[in-house]
Amino acid sequence: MAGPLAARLRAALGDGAVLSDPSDIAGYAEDWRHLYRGQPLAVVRPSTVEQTAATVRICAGAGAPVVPQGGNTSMVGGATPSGDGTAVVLSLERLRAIRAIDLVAMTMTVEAGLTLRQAQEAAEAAGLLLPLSIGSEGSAQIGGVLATNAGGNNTLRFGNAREMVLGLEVVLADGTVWDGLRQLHKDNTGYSLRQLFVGSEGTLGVITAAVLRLQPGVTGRIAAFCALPSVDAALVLLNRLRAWDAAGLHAFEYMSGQSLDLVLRHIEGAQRPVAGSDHYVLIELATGGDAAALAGLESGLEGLLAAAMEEGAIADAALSRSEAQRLAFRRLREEHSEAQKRAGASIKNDVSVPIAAIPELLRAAEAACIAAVPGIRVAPFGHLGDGNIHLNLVQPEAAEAAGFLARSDELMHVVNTVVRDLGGSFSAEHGVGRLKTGLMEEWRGGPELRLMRAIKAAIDPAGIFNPGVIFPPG
Ligand code: 2HG
Ligand code: ZN
Repeated sequence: MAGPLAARLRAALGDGAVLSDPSDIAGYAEDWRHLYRGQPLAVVRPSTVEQTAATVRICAGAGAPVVPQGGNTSMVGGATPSGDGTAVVLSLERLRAIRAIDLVAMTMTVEAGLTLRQAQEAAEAAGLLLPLSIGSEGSAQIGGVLATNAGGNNTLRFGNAREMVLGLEVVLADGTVWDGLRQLHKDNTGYSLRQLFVGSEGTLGVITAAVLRLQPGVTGRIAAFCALPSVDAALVLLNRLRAWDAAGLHAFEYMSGQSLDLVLRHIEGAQRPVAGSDHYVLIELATGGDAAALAGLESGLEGLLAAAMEEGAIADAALSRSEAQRLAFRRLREEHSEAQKRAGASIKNDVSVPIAAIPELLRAAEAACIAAVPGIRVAPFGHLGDGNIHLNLVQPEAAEAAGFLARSDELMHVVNTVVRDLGGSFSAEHGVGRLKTGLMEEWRGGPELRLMRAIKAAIDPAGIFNPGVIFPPG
Protein backbone atom coordinates (compact mmCIF):
# COMPACT_ATOMS: atom_id res chain seq x y z
CA MET A 1 0.00 0.00 0.00
CA ALA A 2 2.96 2.35 0.57
CA GLY A 3 3.62 2.81 -3.13
CA PRO A 4 0.12 3.77 -4.25
CA LEU A 5 -0.41 6.30 -1.43
CA ALA A 6 2.90 8.06 -2.04
CA ALA A 7 2.13 8.07 -5.77
CA ARG A 8 -1.29 9.61 -5.16
CA LEU A 9 0.24 12.29 -2.94
CA ARG A 10 2.86 13.02 -5.62
CA ALA A 11 0.21 13.27 -8.31
CA ALA A 12 -1.75 15.78 -6.22
CA LEU A 13 1.09 17.90 -4.82
CA GLY A 14 4.00 17.44 -7.24
CA ASP A 15 7.15 15.36 -6.82
CA GLY A 16 9.07 17.96 -4.79
CA ALA A 17 6.46 18.01 -2.03
CA VAL A 18 6.68 14.31 -1.17
CA LEU A 19 9.84 12.79 0.28
CA SER A 20 10.32 9.06 0.74
CA ASP A 21 14.05 8.49 0.27
CA PRO A 22 15.42 7.31 3.67
CA SER A 23 18.16 9.95 3.70
CA ASP A 24 15.62 12.73 2.97
CA ILE A 25 13.18 11.67 5.68
CA ALA A 26 15.63 10.74 8.45
CA GLY A 27 15.44 14.18 10.13
CA TYR A 28 11.63 14.00 10.32
CA ALA A 29 11.61 10.45 11.67
CA GLU A 30 13.46 11.09 14.93
CA ASP A 31 12.76 13.42 17.83
CA TRP A 32 15.12 16.11 19.11
CA ARG A 33 16.08 14.07 22.17
CA HIS A 34 16.77 10.90 20.13
CA LEU A 35 14.28 8.98 22.29
CA TYR A 36 12.05 7.90 19.39
CA ARG A 37 12.88 6.81 15.87
CA GLY A 38 9.87 6.30 13.64
CA GLN A 39 9.57 5.08 10.11
CA PRO A 40 7.23 7.27 8.05
CA LEU A 41 5.77 6.04 4.81
CA ALA A 42 6.48 9.51 3.40
CA VAL A 43 7.04 13.11 4.44
CA VAL A 44 4.71 15.58 2.73
CA ARG A 45 5.59 19.26 2.57
CA PRO A 46 2.66 21.22 1.15
CA SER A 47 3.16 24.87 0.17
CA THR A 48 -0.48 25.94 0.36
CA VAL A 49 -3.45 25.37 2.63
CA GLU A 50 -5.24 23.67 -0.28
CA GLN A 51 -2.35 21.22 -0.65
CA THR A 52 -2.46 20.57 3.11
CA ALA A 53 -6.16 19.78 2.87
CA ALA A 54 -5.57 17.53 -0.16
CA THR A 55 -2.90 15.63 1.80
CA VAL A 56 -5.30 15.00 4.69
CA ARG A 57 -8.12 13.99 2.29
CA ILE A 58 -5.89 11.53 0.45
CA CYS A 59 -4.44 10.04 3.66
CA ALA A 60 -7.90 9.79 5.25
CA GLY A 61 -9.15 8.00 2.13
CA ALA A 62 -6.30 5.49 2.45
CA GLY A 63 -6.73 5.16 6.23
CA ALA A 64 -3.14 6.36 6.75
CA PRO A 65 -2.21 8.12 10.01
CA VAL A 66 -1.14 11.77 9.65
CA VAL A 67 1.50 13.16 11.99
CA PRO A 68 1.64 16.97 11.81
CA GLN A 69 5.17 18.27 12.38
CA GLY A 70 6.57 21.77 12.91
CA GLY A 71 10.15 22.44 14.00
CA ASN A 72 10.40 18.96 15.55
CA THR A 73 11.51 20.34 18.93
CA SER A 74 9.11 18.30 21.09
CA MET A 75 10.50 17.16 24.43
CA VAL A 76 8.00 14.29 24.64
CA GLY A 77 8.11 12.70 21.17
CA GLY A 78 4.89 14.49 20.21
CA ALA A 79 5.69 14.78 16.49
CA THR A 80 7.44 11.48 15.80
CA PRO A 81 5.66 8.91 13.60
CA SER A 82 5.23 5.27 14.57
CA GLY A 83 7.82 2.73 13.50
CA ASP A 84 5.52 0.57 11.38
CA GLY A 85 5.92 2.47 8.11
CA THR A 86 2.22 3.46 7.81
CA ALA A 87 2.20 7.11 8.92
CA VAL A 88 2.61 10.20 6.76
CA VAL A 89 4.51 13.07 8.36
CA LEU A 90 2.85 16.33 7.37
CA SER A 91 5.49 19.03 7.65
CA LEU A 92 4.18 22.60 7.70
CA GLU A 93 7.62 24.12 7.04
CA ARG A 94 6.72 25.55 3.64
CA LEU A 95 3.65 27.41 4.89
CA ARG A 96 5.47 30.43 6.24
CA ALA A 97 3.77 33.59 5.02
CA ILE A 98 3.01 36.56 7.22
CA ARG A 99 -0.45 37.23 5.88
CA ALA A 100 -1.14 40.45 7.77
CA ILE A 101 -0.10 42.68 10.64
CA ASP A 102 -2.82 44.98 11.94
CA LEU A 103 -1.41 47.89 13.93
CA VAL A 104 -4.80 49.04 15.18
CA ALA A 105 -6.13 45.68 16.33
CA MET A 106 -2.56 44.77 17.39
CA THR A 107 -2.69 41.35 15.76
CA MET A 108 -0.67 39.34 13.27
CA THR A 109 -1.95 36.64 10.96
CA VAL A 110 0.78 34.11 10.27
CA GLU A 111 1.09 30.69 8.73
CA ALA A 112 2.03 27.58 10.69
CA GLY A 113 5.52 27.02 9.31
CA LEU A 114 6.92 30.43 10.25
CA THR A 115 9.42 30.03 13.07
CA LEU A 116 8.55 31.68 16.36
CA ARG A 117 11.62 33.89 15.99
CA GLN A 118 10.57 35.06 12.52
CA ALA A 119 7.15 35.93 13.92
CA GLN A 120 8.72 37.80 16.88
CA GLU A 121 10.97 39.74 14.49
CA ALA A 122 8.07 40.68 12.23
CA ALA A 123 6.08 41.94 15.23
CA GLU A 124 9.09 43.92 16.44
CA ALA A 125 9.65 45.48 13.01
CA ALA A 126 6.05 46.71 13.25
CA GLY A 127 6.77 48.25 16.67
CA LEU A 128 4.87 45.53 18.57
CA LEU A 129 5.69 42.54 20.75
CA LEU A 130 4.83 38.86 20.32
CA PRO A 131 5.51 37.94 23.93
CA LEU A 132 6.10 34.22 23.59
CA SER A 133 9.71 33.26 24.24
CA ILE A 134 11.11 29.71 24.41
CA GLY A 135 14.63 28.31 24.14
CA SER A 136 13.88 26.61 20.81
CA GLU A 137 12.28 29.67 19.20
CA GLY A 138 14.80 29.71 16.33
CA SER A 139 13.44 26.40 15.00
CA ALA A 140 10.04 25.90 16.70
CA GLN A 141 7.23 26.86 14.31
CA ILE A 142 3.99 28.70 15.03
CA GLY A 143 1.80 25.68 14.24
CA GLY A 144 3.68 23.45 16.67
CA VAL A 145 3.93 26.14 19.31
CA LEU A 146 0.13 26.51 19.24
CA ALA A 147 -0.66 22.80 18.90
CA THR A 148 1.39 22.21 22.05
CA ASN A 149 0.31 25.39 23.89
CA ALA A 150 3.96 26.33 24.51
CA GLY A 151 4.84 28.21 27.68
CA GLY A 152 8.33 29.61 28.12
CA ASN A 153 10.06 32.46 29.84
CA ASN A 154 7.40 35.17 29.66
CA THR A 155 4.36 33.14 30.76
CA LEU A 156 4.63 34.85 34.13
CA ARG A 157 3.63 38.13 32.48
CA PHE A 158 1.71 37.23 29.31
CA GLY A 159 0.43 33.66 29.75
CA ASN A 160 0.91 30.57 27.59
CA ALA A 161 0.51 30.40 23.80
CA ARG A 162 -3.20 29.80 24.36
CA GLU A 163 -3.65 33.34 25.64
CA MET A 164 -2.29 34.81 22.40
CA VAL A 165 -4.62 33.07 19.95
CA LEU A 166 -7.60 35.02 18.62
CA GLY A 167 -8.27 32.95 15.51
CA LEU A 168 -7.20 29.76 13.77
CA GLU A 169 -7.32 28.13 10.37
CA VAL A 170 -7.38 24.34 10.65
CA VAL A 171 -7.56 21.41 8.25
CA LEU A 172 -10.04 18.96 9.73
CA ALA A 173 -9.99 15.17 9.55
CA ASP A 174 -12.11 14.98 6.38
CA GLY A 175 -9.92 17.53 4.60
CA THR A 176 -12.30 20.46 5.16
CA VAL A 177 -10.60 23.77 5.89
CA TRP A 178 -12.12 25.56 8.89
CA ASP A 179 -11.51 29.28 8.43
CA GLY A 180 -11.68 30.57 11.97
CA LEU A 181 -9.21 33.39 11.38
CA ARG A 182 -11.27 35.94 13.24
CA GLN A 183 -9.50 38.97 14.57
CA LEU A 184 -11.96 39.65 17.34
CA HIS A 185 -10.85 40.42 20.85
CA LYS A 186 -14.36 39.57 21.99
CA ASP A 187 -16.46 36.79 20.47
CA ASN A 188 -18.73 34.92 22.83
CA THR A 189 -20.64 32.72 20.40
CA GLY A 190 -20.73 29.20 21.76
CA TYR A 191 -17.82 26.88 22.45
CA SER A 192 -14.35 28.32 21.93
CA LEU A 193 -13.36 25.85 19.21
CA ARG A 194 -9.94 27.38 18.62
CA GLN A 195 -8.98 26.56 22.20
CA LEU A 196 -9.71 22.88 21.53
CA PHE A 197 -7.02 22.76 18.89
CA VAL A 198 -4.50 24.72 20.99
CA GLY A 199 -2.76 22.12 23.15
CA SER A 200 -4.27 19.17 21.24
CA GLU A 201 -0.77 18.06 20.17
CA GLY A 202 -1.86 17.43 16.57
CA THR A 203 -4.54 14.92 17.55
CA LEU A 204 -7.57 16.92 16.36
CA GLY A 205 -6.54 18.76 13.20
CA VAL A 206 -3.74 20.54 11.37
CA ILE A 207 -3.28 24.19 12.24
CA THR A 208 -2.31 26.05 9.06
CA ALA A 209 -2.53 29.69 10.21
CA ALA A 210 -3.38 31.78 13.25
CA VAL A 211 -4.32 35.29 14.32
CA LEU A 212 -2.11 36.20 17.26
CA ARG A 213 -2.72 38.95 19.78
CA LEU A 214 0.29 41.30 20.09
CA GLN A 215 1.37 43.64 22.85
CA PRO A 216 2.78 47.18 22.83
CA GLY A 217 6.41 47.15 21.69
CA VAL A 218 9.34 47.01 24.07
CA THR A 219 12.06 49.63 23.74
CA GLY A 220 14.43 48.53 26.47
CA ARG A 221 15.21 45.53 28.65
CA ILE A 222 17.45 44.88 31.60
CA ALA A 223 18.36 41.70 33.39
CA ALA A 224 19.82 40.72 36.74
CA PHE A 225 21.55 37.45 37.53
CA CYS A 226 21.36 36.67 41.25
CA ALA A 227 22.90 34.07 43.53
CA LEU A 228 20.52 33.22 46.38
CA PRO A 229 20.99 31.61 49.79
CA SER A 230 17.90 29.38 49.32
CA VAL A 231 14.89 28.69 47.09
CA ASP A 232 12.69 30.27 49.75
CA ALA A 233 14.60 33.49 49.16
CA ALA A 234 13.59 33.32 45.49
CA LEU A 235 9.92 33.51 46.48
CA VAL A 236 10.61 36.52 48.72
CA LEU A 237 12.39 38.23 45.81
CA LEU A 238 9.59 37.39 43.36
CA ASN A 239 7.03 38.98 45.64
CA ARG A 240 9.13 42.11 46.06
CA LEU A 241 9.51 42.46 42.30
CA ARG A 242 5.79 42.01 41.72
CA ALA A 243 4.88 44.52 44.37
CA TRP A 244 7.27 47.03 42.77
CA ASP A 245 6.63 46.57 39.04
CA ALA A 246 4.43 43.64 38.08
CA ALA A 247 3.89 44.99 34.56
CA GLY A 248 7.61 45.40 33.87
CA LEU A 249 8.57 41.96 35.18
CA HIS A 250 8.73 39.75 32.08
CA ALA A 251 10.68 36.76 33.42
CA PHE A 252 11.77 35.22 36.69
CA GLU A 253 13.73 32.07 35.97
CA TYR A 254 15.30 29.65 38.43
CA MET A 255 18.53 27.69 38.02
CA SER A 256 19.94 25.26 40.56
CA GLY A 257 23.69 25.22 41.23
CA GLN A 258 23.89 21.74 39.70
CA SER A 259 22.17 22.80 36.48
CA LEU A 260 24.19 26.00 36.05
CA ASP A 261 27.39 24.01 36.61
CA LEU A 262 26.44 21.77 33.67
CA VAL A 263 26.08 24.87 31.48
CA LEU A 264 29.47 26.21 32.61
CA ARG A 265 31.02 22.84 31.86
CA HIS A 266 29.44 22.00 28.52
CA ILE A 267 28.68 25.31 26.78
CA GLU A 268 31.55 27.18 25.12
CA GLY A 269 32.20 30.62 26.56
CA ALA A 270 29.71 30.29 29.43
CA GLN A 271 30.82 32.21 32.52
CA ARG A 272 29.14 32.59 35.88
CA PRO A 273 28.54 36.34 36.49
CA VAL A 274 28.13 36.05 40.29
CA ALA A 275 29.59 34.12 43.22
CA GLY A 276 28.92 30.37 43.28
CA SER A 277 25.73 29.16 44.99
CA ASP A 278 23.20 26.32 45.05
CA HIS A 279 20.46 28.62 43.72
CA TYR A 280 20.28 31.35 41.09
CA VAL A 281 17.57 33.42 39.44
CA LEU A 282 17.50 35.41 36.23
CA ILE A 283 15.23 38.46 36.35
CA GLU A 284 14.17 40.29 33.18
CA LEU A 285 12.40 43.63 33.14
CA ALA A 286 11.18 45.53 30.12
CA THR A 287 9.77 48.95 29.27
CA GLY A 288 8.10 50.50 26.27
CA GLY A 289 9.13 53.98 27.41
CA ASP A 290 12.02 56.31 26.59
CA ALA A 291 15.65 56.29 27.78
CA ALA A 292 14.61 57.92 31.07
CA ALA A 293 12.11 55.10 31.69
CA LEU A 294 14.82 52.52 31.13
CA ALA A 295 17.20 54.38 33.44
CA GLY A 296 14.42 54.48 36.06
CA LEU A 297 13.90 50.75 35.71
CA GLU A 298 17.60 50.16 36.13
CA SER A 299 18.00 52.31 39.23
CA GLY A 300 14.79 50.90 40.73
CA LEU A 301 16.00 47.33 40.26
CA GLU A 302 19.41 48.22 41.61
CA GLY A 303 17.81 49.63 44.76
CA LEU A 304 15.54 46.63 45.19
CA LEU A 305 18.43 44.18 44.84
CA ALA A 306 20.63 46.17 47.24
CA ALA A 307 17.87 46.13 49.87
CA ALA A 308 17.32 42.40 49.37
CA MET A 309 21.04 41.81 49.73
CA GLU A 310 21.14 43.74 52.97
CA GLU A 311 18.32 41.59 54.34
CA GLY A 312 20.09 38.41 53.30
CA ALA A 313 17.61 37.43 50.56
CA ILE A 314 20.34 37.70 47.89
CA ALA A 315 23.94 36.53 48.25
CA ASP A 316 25.32 38.22 45.11
CA ALA A 317 23.89 39.95 42.03
CA ALA A 318 24.98 41.29 38.65
CA LEU A 319 22.96 43.80 36.66
CA SER A 320 23.24 43.84 32.87
CA ARG A 321 24.99 47.05 31.83
CA SER A 322 24.66 46.47 28.09
CA GLU A 323 22.46 44.55 25.68
CA ALA A 324 25.35 42.13 25.08
CA GLN A 325 25.57 41.41 28.80
CA ARG A 326 21.81 40.88 29.06
CA LEU A 327 21.95 38.38 26.21
CA ALA A 328 24.91 36.62 27.87
CA PHE A 329 22.86 36.23 31.09
CA ARG A 330 19.95 34.96 29.07
CA ARG A 331 22.14 32.47 27.22
CA LEU A 332 23.18 30.96 30.57
CA ARG A 333 19.52 30.10 31.09
CA GLU A 334 18.63 29.11 27.54
CA GLU A 335 21.50 26.66 27.12
CA HIS A 336 20.31 24.42 29.95
CA SER A 337 18.66 21.85 27.65
CA GLU A 338 21.69 21.64 25.39
CA ALA A 339 24.11 21.38 28.34
CA GLN A 340 22.07 18.56 29.88
CA LYS A 341 21.96 16.76 26.55
CA ARG A 342 25.75 16.92 26.37
CA ALA A 343 26.14 15.78 29.99
CA GLY A 344 24.70 12.33 29.22
CA ALA A 345 21.34 10.64 29.49
CA SER A 346 18.69 12.66 31.28
CA ILE A 347 15.15 12.14 32.47
CA LYS A 348 12.93 15.19 32.15
CA ASN A 349 10.22 16.01 34.65
CA ASP A 350 8.40 19.13 33.44
CA VAL A 351 6.35 19.58 36.57
CA SER A 352 4.32 22.33 38.19
CA VAL A 353 3.10 22.91 41.73
CA PRO A 354 1.44 25.86 43.47
CA ILE A 355 4.25 28.45 43.58
CA ALA A 356 4.49 28.49 47.37
CA ALA A 357 5.25 24.74 47.33
CA ILE A 358 8.35 25.04 45.13
CA PRO A 359 10.91 24.93 47.98
CA GLU A 360 9.26 21.77 49.33
CA LEU A 361 9.12 20.24 45.84
CA LEU A 362 12.84 20.79 45.29
CA ARG A 363 13.90 19.52 48.68
CA ALA A 364 11.69 16.43 48.75
CA ALA A 365 12.25 15.39 45.12
CA GLU A 366 16.01 15.78 45.33
CA ALA A 367 16.23 13.71 48.53
CA ALA A 368 14.02 10.96 47.06
CA CYS A 369 15.99 10.78 43.79
CA ILE A 370 19.36 10.62 45.56
CA ALA A 371 18.00 7.86 47.80
CA ALA A 372 16.91 5.92 44.67
CA VAL A 373 20.11 6.46 42.65
CA PRO A 374 23.18 7.55 44.63
CA GLY A 375 25.32 9.86 42.47
CA ILE A 376 22.38 11.00 40.33
CA ARG A 377 22.68 14.63 39.29
CA VAL A 378 19.42 16.39 40.20
CA ALA A 379 19.52 19.50 38.00
CA PRO A 380 16.32 21.53 38.37
CA PHE A 381 15.73 24.82 36.58
CA GLY A 382 12.81 26.62 35.04
CA HIS A 383 9.96 29.05 35.24
CA LEU A 384 9.73 29.60 38.96
CA GLY A 385 7.38 32.54 38.51
CA ASP A 386 4.79 30.11 37.05
CA GLY A 387 5.41 27.28 39.53
CA ASN A 388 6.90 25.26 36.64
CA ILE A 389 10.22 23.54 37.30
CA HIS A 390 12.12 21.28 34.90
CA LEU A 391 13.12 18.80 37.56
CA ASN A 392 15.59 17.04 35.33
CA LEU A 393 17.71 14.11 36.40
CA VAL A 394 21.09 13.58 34.78
CA GLN A 395 22.83 10.24 34.94
CA PRO A 396 25.63 9.75 37.48
CA GLU A 397 29.03 10.62 35.95
CA ALA A 398 30.26 7.07 35.68
CA ALA A 399 26.95 5.38 34.88
CA GLU A 400 25.99 3.83 31.61
CA ALA A 401 23.30 5.81 29.71
CA ALA A 402 21.07 2.89 28.72
CA GLY A 403 20.96 1.50 32.26
CA PHE A 404 20.00 4.92 33.61
CA LEU A 405 17.28 5.45 30.99
CA ALA A 406 15.88 2.00 31.73
CA ARG A 407 14.92 3.44 35.12
CA SER A 408 13.01 6.39 33.58
CA ASP A 409 9.54 5.28 34.64
CA GLU A 410 10.68 4.47 38.15
CA LEU A 411 12.43 7.84 38.59
CA MET A 412 9.58 9.82 37.04
CA HIS A 413 7.35 8.08 39.56
CA VAL A 414 9.65 9.12 42.40
CA VAL A 415 9.38 12.78 41.35
CA ASN A 416 5.69 12.61 40.49
CA THR A 417 4.80 11.17 43.87
CA VAL A 418 6.15 14.35 45.46
CA VAL A 419 4.43 16.48 42.81
CA ARG A 420 1.12 14.77 43.38
CA ASP A 421 1.30 15.22 47.16
CA LEU A 422 1.82 18.93 46.55
CA GLY A 423 -1.18 19.24 44.22
CA GLY A 424 0.84 19.62 41.02
CA SER A 425 0.94 18.39 37.41
CA PHE A 426 3.27 15.90 35.72
CA SER A 427 3.53 18.03 32.58
CA ALA A 428 3.35 21.79 32.92
CA GLU A 429 4.32 22.93 29.42
CA HIS A 430 5.88 20.14 27.30
CA GLY A 431 2.64 18.19 26.92
CA VAL A 432 2.05 14.46 26.98
CA GLY A 433 3.36 13.38 23.58
CA ARG A 434 4.27 9.71 23.29
CA LEU A 435 6.47 9.81 26.36
CA LYS A 436 3.88 10.42 29.07
CA THR A 437 0.72 8.69 27.80
CA GLY A 438 1.17 6.05 30.50
CA LEU A 439 0.51 8.69 33.17
CA MET A 440 -2.79 9.92 31.78
CA GLU A 441 -5.04 7.24 33.26
CA GLU A 442 -3.70 7.78 36.76
CA TRP A 443 -3.67 11.59 36.63
CA ARG A 444 -6.53 12.49 34.30
CA GLY A 445 -8.61 9.30 34.35
CA GLY A 446 -12.36 9.33 35.05
CA PRO A 447 -14.52 12.13 33.66
CA GLU A 448 -11.58 14.13 32.23
CA LEU A 449 -10.17 11.36 30.05
CA ARG A 450 -13.71 10.32 29.08
CA LEU A 451 -14.43 13.84 27.86
CA MET A 452 -11.11 13.98 26.00
CA ARG A 453 -11.88 10.68 24.27
CA ALA A 454 -15.38 11.89 23.35
CA ILE A 455 -13.92 15.08 21.82
CA LYS A 456 -11.34 13.08 19.88
CA ALA A 457 -14.03 10.69 18.58
CA ALA A 458 -16.26 13.59 17.52
CA ILE A 459 -13.59 15.58 15.69
CA ASP A 460 -11.37 12.80 14.33
CA PRO A 461 -13.68 9.75 14.26
CA ALA A 462 -11.30 7.55 12.26
CA GLY A 463 -8.39 8.49 14.53
CA ILE A 464 -6.04 9.53 11.71
CA PHE A 465 -4.33 12.43 13.51
CA ASN A 466 -1.22 11.65 15.52
CA PRO A 467 -2.17 8.23 16.95
CA GLY A 468 -0.20 7.19 20.00
CA VAL A 469 -0.06 10.72 21.39
CA ILE A 470 -1.85 11.96 24.57
CA PHE A 471 -4.13 8.93 25.02
CA PRO A 472 -3.00 5.85 26.92
CA PRO A 473 -3.02 2.70 24.82
CA GLY A 474 -6.46 1.07 24.63
C1 2HG B 1 13.15 25.34 28.89
O1 2HG B 1 12.47 25.90 29.74
C2 2HG B 1 12.51 24.28 28.05
O2 2HG B 1 14.32 25.66 28.66
C3 2HG B 1 13.30 22.99 28.05
O3 2HG B 1 11.19 24.06 28.43
C4 2HG B 1 13.38 22.30 29.36
O4 2HG B 1 15.14 20.82 28.65
C5 2HG B 1 14.17 20.98 29.39
O5 2HG B 1 13.82 20.14 30.19
ZN1 ZN C 1 10.50 25.39 29.97
